[in-house]
Amino acid sequence: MTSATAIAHPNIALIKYWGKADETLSLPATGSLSMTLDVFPTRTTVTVGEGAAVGEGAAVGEGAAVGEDAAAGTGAAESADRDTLQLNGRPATEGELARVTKFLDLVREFAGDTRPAAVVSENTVPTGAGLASSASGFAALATAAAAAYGLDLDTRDLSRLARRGSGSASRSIPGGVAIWHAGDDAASFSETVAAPPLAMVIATVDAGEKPISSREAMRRTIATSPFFPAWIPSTAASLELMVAACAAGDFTRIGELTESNALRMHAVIQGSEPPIRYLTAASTRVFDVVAGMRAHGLEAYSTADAGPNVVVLTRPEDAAAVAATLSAEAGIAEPVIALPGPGAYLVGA
Ligand code: 2P0
Repeated sequence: MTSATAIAHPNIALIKYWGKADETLSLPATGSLSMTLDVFPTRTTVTVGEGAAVGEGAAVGEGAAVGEDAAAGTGAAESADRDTLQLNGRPATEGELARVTKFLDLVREFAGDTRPAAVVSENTVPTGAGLASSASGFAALATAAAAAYGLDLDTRDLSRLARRGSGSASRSIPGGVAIWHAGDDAASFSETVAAPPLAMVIATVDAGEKPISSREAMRRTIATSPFFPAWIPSTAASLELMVAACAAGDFTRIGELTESNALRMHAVIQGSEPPIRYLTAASTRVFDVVAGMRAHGLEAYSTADAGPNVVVLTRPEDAAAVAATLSAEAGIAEPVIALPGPGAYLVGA
């Protein structure tokens, strides 16, 4: 029995990933760039050779009458092939387990190991609220699973592996500001890029589950939004400008490109049929308040993912003032200030 525990943090994209070029390999239609946060970590433990089978099989065996041994044995053998997943202290749903098993199958294929695993994961980000819980989740799972199954992967290959679980998870493997390259399987990895000091203030306007998953919404956008073909070259161009602005330490340009790319993404999504609208009146209010801050000399820029919450990009020295203004003028109860966080790492390794 081998066990490994990893911690990973969510990331928020300044240039968004929206749309896949290849669903099976989870290759993005365009590159993207994000900041990994130092808040809301996910902690995941993978124990190989300890799937559902171990517990359930034993129970079946103990309870079975002598005459039922054969049947009980069959049941145990079937369940012996199963992984188990505990998510935030509760057993995962079949759908959640299926997604993790599919990912672990890939790890097992690379490792040449067929044993099931027990996965225990604790998320501190509000799940499904558009704050990238799948990014920290699959980054932590990839890191822990690779170690537990004995794969020795560098950051580049770990980010390629995490990508297969959830595209944005690739960007939570390296720390700080990370670019995720578009390309084929070998070339589509994430790495840290140089950037000036940044901070983000998270304005949670609704912590509930989002109405439609990013994965589904991306499919619908590609299939039906007439704006999607324009999104690809526009994002590729913004990404190049963003990398240059980061290298130059040009905070104003970084902010302008961030807000513009977020609004373009939401425009493309809203162009789907039937339409998908993630931003609510409360989200729009935050965008307005942030524009007001800029008008008064407090430099901040808004972005939002596949949900109603808004994340405000600012300089670290301005973050407290931005948070206070969000509370006072947009009614945000508890804005969370985040700085660039670490890449995914093993605990106690
Ligand atoms: C991003 N999002 O760049 C964009 C912006 C949401 C909006 O990456 O299907 O959960 O697992 O690859 O990674 C969300 O997409 O999608 C996402 P899958 P994922 O952060």
